[in-house]
Amino acid sequence: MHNKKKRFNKIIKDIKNVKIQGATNIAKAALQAYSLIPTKVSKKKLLSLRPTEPMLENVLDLAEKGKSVEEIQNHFQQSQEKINKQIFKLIKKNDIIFTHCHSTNVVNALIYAKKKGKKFEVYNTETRPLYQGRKTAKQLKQAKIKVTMFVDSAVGIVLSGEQKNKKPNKVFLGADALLRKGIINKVGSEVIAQIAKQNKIPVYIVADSWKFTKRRVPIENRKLNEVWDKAPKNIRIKNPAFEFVDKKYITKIVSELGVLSYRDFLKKVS
Ligand code: RUB
Repeated sequence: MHNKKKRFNKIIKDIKNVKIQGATNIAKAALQAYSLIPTKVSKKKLLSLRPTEPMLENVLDLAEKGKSVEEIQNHFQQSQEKINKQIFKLIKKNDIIFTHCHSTNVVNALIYAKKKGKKFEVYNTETRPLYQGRKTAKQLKQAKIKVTMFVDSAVGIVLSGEQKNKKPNKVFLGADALLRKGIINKVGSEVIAQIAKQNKIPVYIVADSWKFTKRRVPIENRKLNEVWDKAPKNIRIKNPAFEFVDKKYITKIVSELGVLSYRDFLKKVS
């Protein structure tokens, strides 16, 4: 029991400190923690860690109702495989794909496409304040995908092609929550989607359908010292970690259910 508690607490700490990040990784880790100590108290504790993650809640609900860890893990794997195949078909030769933050669903699909011989490159943003964009860049580079990184505030320049760089022709964003009116993803996502739309670049949300919820999802505000450690007193700092992206900016949702318009996706999940 002592050992289980220790492992449970370690997962809690890693989720809390964003060492474990991204909706999929969080849900998987929380499932592992819950299977160590499957009680109402531990479920409540796990849910309190990341308020903007409905997949975490959906997975723990299923586990509580008796779905096995193996069945849930199979879902993740099969979803990712289906997403990979859709993304492979979507990517055209010499595409420049723009992405933000770090999404397991997006990164895995890009790596699959590369392995299957697709020729494309990726532009990404560093994603202040925790620089998850570096994780994306490292993983893509390791898979031998050409990747170019920009600071977040360069997004206007990048998506309008006002640089020596060519203009991206697709935006792939992950999602934390899929809602009736749009999605929630890393802060900065709606600005990206708006600028992409202005520049006629299609925006694809790449996400497991288990991220869907009919409930209201709050936006997590993270620690202020992530933005400015030991900031001078009397400077107010805010650190919203996520942002709502209205469905009007979304071209298609790519999930295990197919490549669907927002309307058709909603018909399938609700
Ligand atoms: C991660 C983030 C990701 C989604 C989707 O934010 O916004 O795009 O979670 O991820 P953070 P995935 O790093 O703050 O958790 O595709 O991995 O489920």
